[in-house]
Amino acid sequence: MKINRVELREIQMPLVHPFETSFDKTTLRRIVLVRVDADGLTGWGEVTAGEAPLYSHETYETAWHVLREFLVPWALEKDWASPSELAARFRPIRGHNMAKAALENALWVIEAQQKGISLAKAVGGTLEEIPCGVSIGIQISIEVLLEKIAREVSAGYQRIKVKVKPGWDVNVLDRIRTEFPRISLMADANSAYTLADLDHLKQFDRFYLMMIEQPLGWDDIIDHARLQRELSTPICLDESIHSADDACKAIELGACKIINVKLGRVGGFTSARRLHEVCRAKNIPVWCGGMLESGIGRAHNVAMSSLPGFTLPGDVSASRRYWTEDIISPEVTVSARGTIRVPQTPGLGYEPDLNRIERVTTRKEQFS
Ligand code: OSB
Ligand code: MG
Repeated sequence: MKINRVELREIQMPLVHPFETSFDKTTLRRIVLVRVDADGLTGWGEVTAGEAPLYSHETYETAWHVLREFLVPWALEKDWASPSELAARFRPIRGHNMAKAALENALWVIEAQQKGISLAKAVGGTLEEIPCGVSIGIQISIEVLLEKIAREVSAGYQRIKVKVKPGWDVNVLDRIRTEFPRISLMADANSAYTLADLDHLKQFDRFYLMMIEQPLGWDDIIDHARLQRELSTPICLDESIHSADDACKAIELGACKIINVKLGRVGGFTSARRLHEVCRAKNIPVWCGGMLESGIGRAHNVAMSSLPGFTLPGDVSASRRYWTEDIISPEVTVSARGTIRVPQTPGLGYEPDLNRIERVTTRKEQFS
């Protein structure tokens, strides 16, 4: 694969509804897209970093810098035998996984086109339809949250994740369970607690949640292992896991029973596939997390979710929950059974809408 040209673009799109977590409230997404042209074909990738360094150290701006000064020039150096060879070239750079993933993942799309197979198949996917859940942010009142849950349940979504933080947790889960005793429910704390909250967190066990996601420190596995010994609710790690190695250590310590895999956080398809293999070998279920992606990142998530170890519903949901108009055609849609059909056509499986992308672009730069 000889890369002739790379284009970086920043796009800005307002979310249909603001998304509030324990660490931030997002209304406008600023997203860096990477377009790669190689061997007469085009592939797109998306940087899934946030606007501020609150979920991780990366932002769209740090990604722009690292791509522009390092990753893009390195990618233009030579002919790559595979996307994984490019991923290996990126390894000396410590961190910046979301920047790396955007460029590597674009190459997987090109490789899939060259082989005449779908992106899902190119990365090793087998499922033709993936189960979907939704992630619902913190709301202005419990009543508003209950209405939103009712809407998503009747739309068919297979599990509901709610964001929690101190002051918006046990009281909220208690009301949800009263109204919806039988739904598959989970909570994501995004590191809002510490071990000092142990007695408080033990109360979560009353709500027979599928899992509690990242209750403790964003870089911790030791305290999570201690907490897991005290909880019957399975712990799922998100922020703490950046590689297959991290997953091995967390599993060995007993820090989690489930792992949320995000392509950006782990640094691209090569790393995600390795992580998936490790978890499969150790019988740890994984599912695909979300980062409020545009259609490009969403399409990559659909492909990854088709790997056989992704047995739990992910946070990959319909485009219309985020955008008035997505940047791909068709948009990602979800069936009444709460599933997404995995595209079987060669490449990404969705067509990037170049006119729409141009309209929302706020800066661009090309390299060749
Ligand atoms: O912790 O999973 C998370 C969004 C931004 C940053 C972190 C997280 C999330 C979500 C939303 O939960 C998932 C989505 O709907 O894309
Ligand atoms: Mg999370």
